[in-house]
Amino acid sequence: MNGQYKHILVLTGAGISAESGLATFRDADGLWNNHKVDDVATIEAFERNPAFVHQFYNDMKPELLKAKPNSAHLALAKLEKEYAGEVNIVTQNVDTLHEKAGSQKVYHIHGQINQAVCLNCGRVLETWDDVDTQTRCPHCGISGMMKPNIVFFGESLLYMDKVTQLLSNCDLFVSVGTSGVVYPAAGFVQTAKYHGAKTYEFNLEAASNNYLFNEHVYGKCGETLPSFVYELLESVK
Ligand code: BV8
Repeated sequence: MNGQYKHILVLTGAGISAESGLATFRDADGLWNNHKVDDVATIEAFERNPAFVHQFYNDMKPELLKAKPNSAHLALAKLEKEYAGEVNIVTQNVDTLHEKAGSQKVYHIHGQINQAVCLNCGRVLETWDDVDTQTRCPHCGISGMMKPNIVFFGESLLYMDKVTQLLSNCDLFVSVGTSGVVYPAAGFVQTAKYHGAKTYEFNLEAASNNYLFNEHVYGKCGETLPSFVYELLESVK
């Protein structure tokens, strides 16, 4: 490895938060094993039973509020702070552990647990409190039109203009803790490669799209990522 990377783009998934004690989606004890996606994570589910979907996300909030960043989050924050180049994080996670670790350039493409969006005026309410079918929008004053600011299946992703620009510019693409089954995020590696980036997969095991990566580092990212960041920082000294 050498210090020639100018634009590092990191894609993270639920696996990076696993060592902070947060459940992933598709592992053995994952969220989708205890809830049906069609009941809680599709726009049809929200239209069918908004109170139930609000409650599903409200119930998640206390644990995510309490969760602490682990060494993988902290390593990425250190990289952004100390690396002589651009470091951006595109995360599929709705937790705020990257921000708690000190990362500044974080794009939540699947939304954020501590946000709700008003379907009347489109503006975002930041809150860790419960949001429900009665919640009033602080911007337009209308009640009952708030939706969790979570990107459900069938909804388009957030920040895609920014992500497209980052993917076309990056020369190092690092994927951390994602099973590579949800699109379009699982296809980002292909776009980065097309634009000439070197691609690394950091995961507990080979992800579904592992064949698209140049390099693979398997193991707990709380252990593997800090050493990778150390090498990157050493390479520019
Ligand atoms: C869209 C919100 C279009 C809720 C989520 C058929 C084929 C291909 C695609 C599709 C298809 N049919 C439909 C689609 C599109 C669909 C999709 O991809 N479906 C898949 C399932 C087939 N995608 C969409 O609908 C997207 N929207 O395409 O819109 C469009 C365009 C224009 C206009 C209108 C519409 C929306 C996708 C977002 C959906 N929302 N969640 C919530 O988050 O609560 S997705 C959900 O999965 C989460 O957001 C999560 O972030 C995401 C990905 O999961 P992972 O983060 O990868 O987590 P997972 O548990 O799967 O894996 C964890 C990994 O970590 C594992 O590999 C494990 O080994 C590893 N790990 C564990 N511990 C560690 C570790 N690694 C390292 N260290 C450890 N310690």
